[in-house]
Amino acid sequence: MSSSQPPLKLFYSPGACSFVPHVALLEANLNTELILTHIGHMTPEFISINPKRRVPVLVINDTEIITEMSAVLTAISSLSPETNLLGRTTLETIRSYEWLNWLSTVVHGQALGSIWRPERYSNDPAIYPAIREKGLETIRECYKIINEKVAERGTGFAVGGAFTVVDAFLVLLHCWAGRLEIDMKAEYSDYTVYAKRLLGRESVRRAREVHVDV
Ligand SMILES: N[C@@H](CCC(=O)N[C@@H](CS)C(=O)NCC(=O)O)C(=O)O
Repeated sequence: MSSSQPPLKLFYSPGACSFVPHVALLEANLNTELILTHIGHMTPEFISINPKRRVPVLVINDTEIITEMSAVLTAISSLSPETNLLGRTTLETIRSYEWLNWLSTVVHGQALGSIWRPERYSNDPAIYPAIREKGLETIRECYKIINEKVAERGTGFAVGGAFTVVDAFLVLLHCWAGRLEIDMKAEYSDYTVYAKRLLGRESVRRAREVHVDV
């Protein structure tokens, strides 16, 4: 643990994407207070901290409130530059952001949002099944791309030859497939081998103990 680190709080929810910064904090060995927040039962205190009503939220020094996955992960990475959580070179950092933007917006927001939160896309419940169906089609396309990229890289990591926060996000997305009844092993075997290996990593194991539904 860094003795000079500022006080940190991570608002998290079991099974949620806050798993990703939690893994990053563990990788960086940053001492963090974890604050449980229940999706669907967010407290007025939490909503005042993040009116967008989403986890993750990272609070630094009790003053800086950081929301949005890429920003939260950048903050964690900058608190532990020696851990290289966004890559070792400028190009690797660029690749990390290329991944993070796509994972946050298309894969998480659009594809999974359509499946699990169709009400975000229409006020008409009659078309929710169609929105979900399209989301499932999109997530399969995304898993195919991830599978190909992971196979092409062949290092066991998404960026360069070492662990980055992108790996934490990709492990989460592989775990979430269990809720979609997609046979990941049969359909996306390279992604599955990659994810299973990362599941044995200490930070991932420890974060899963807290984010129990991941
Ligand atoms: N754009 C946000 C999205 C975060 C997000 O969707 N978080 C989910 C958990 S995985 C959430 O808090 N959902 C609350 C809800 O849907 O009510 C980010 O990238 O951080």
